[in-house]
Amino acid sequence: MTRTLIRNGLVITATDELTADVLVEDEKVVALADPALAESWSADTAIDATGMYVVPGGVDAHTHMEMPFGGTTAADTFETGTRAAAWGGTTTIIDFAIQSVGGSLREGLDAWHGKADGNCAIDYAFHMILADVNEGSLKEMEALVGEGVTSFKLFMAYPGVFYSDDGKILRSLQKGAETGGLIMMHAENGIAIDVLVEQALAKGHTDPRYHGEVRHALLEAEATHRAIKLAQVAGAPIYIVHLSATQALAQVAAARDEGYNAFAETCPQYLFLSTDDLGRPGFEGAKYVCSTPLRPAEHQAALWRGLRTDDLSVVSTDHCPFCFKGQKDMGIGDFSKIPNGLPGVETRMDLLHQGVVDGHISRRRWIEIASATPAKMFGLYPRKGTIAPGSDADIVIYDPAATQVHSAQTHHMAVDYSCYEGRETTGKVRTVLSRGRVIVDGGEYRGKAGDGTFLSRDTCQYLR
Ligand code: DUC
Ligand code: ZN
Ligand code: ZN
Repeated sequence: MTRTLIRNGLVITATDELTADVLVEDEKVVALADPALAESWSADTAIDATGMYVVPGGVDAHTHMEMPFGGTTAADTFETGTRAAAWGGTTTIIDFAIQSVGGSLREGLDAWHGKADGNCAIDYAFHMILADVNEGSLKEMEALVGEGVTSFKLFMAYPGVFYSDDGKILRSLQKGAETGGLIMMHAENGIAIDVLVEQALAKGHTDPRYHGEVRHALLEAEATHRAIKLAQVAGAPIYIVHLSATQALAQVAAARDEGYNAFAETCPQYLFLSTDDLGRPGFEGAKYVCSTPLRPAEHQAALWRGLRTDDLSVVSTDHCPFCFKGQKDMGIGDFSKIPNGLPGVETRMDLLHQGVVDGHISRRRWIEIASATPAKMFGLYPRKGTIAPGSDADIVIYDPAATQVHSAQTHHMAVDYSCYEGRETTGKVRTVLSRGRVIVDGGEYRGKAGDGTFLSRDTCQYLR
């Protein structure tokens, strides 16, 4: 047995802040105690965390490693992307396995297991994208829930690719209600968006900034409203992914006020970036093309408020990186051909900590939206998302006073640009433990591909 002792840090969870020593045996946290009481504890390794925060590793519930999309493939593999996550203090990801049109859920899930198995730096789980809702795939949902893939993403956007019509969505929601599977919705009216894309291009509006204009905030709000109503008809909960518009947030808030199980996440890019970035000169704006799109800066205050009031429960990244050279440039002269997606798995914990520094959220809320709630939402708590006896020892020792300047030169994601190039933030990961083993320490990576294992998840823990 290996015993590790983390001494004298400020332990922050979603519910508590206390100066404590944390005792880890092998992969698990076994005890926390006041440092004076813990003086007699012995360990093979003692880590001094004086002046540091000791927080549960981040749980990023929305990533797309090596996702084939938009005629290319997301640049981070499971190996590079999970390593970058670890550098940024995230110790669990939930990635999206994809059903092909004409294929089964099983084939899609097996393919994603094949990509991830033996390659991940940190623990991982899967949601399943339903790209072809039919009798067969609906029937398969139950088996997947049984093996720990307990959430399913549907798209109201991307006609001809991932799109599901309202009938398919309703049937999936009914199946979700029956099996305990949580339906996650990409809520944008893709049929209307495609009309606006065609009209924009016909007018010669080809620059990246038109990506934001055609993906109108009202088309996110309309789809969010429709998704919630369909969920109510089916008697199912619903989780809205990557919410970016104030008007969509209002739909979620209204449903929650009426007592419905409507949940939503936003992403750091919607809190820190805006249409000003999409409108950068030349083709630079392509770096900021993702869907839902970035919104005018005034939406940011509403999103921070939603995070404080819990109308937004989770912050995930939607990490889906495409290189500026060789991938984003597929859309020079036609914004609709720019692969949609941004890098972010490494920067989420730091950006949200900056939200603490800037006074938007408290330290405990930081941990709640970045670790505890995603773990509960997707059936991983308290194994993940907290520091408590019995939890996996996924622990980040975080220096709240260190500053850093974000740059593609220094980040670990396999992408040739940073959305936050030159931006200074306060707070920095010092040490990361994944199931009791130090994998990042003081600027050195000490883990290896294959350290991370697949997590079979329970169903949503807010619903029972
Ligand atoms: N949005 C993105 O920006 N990328 C991947 C898929 C999605 O829905
Ligand atoms: Zn999406
Ligand atoms: Zn996504």
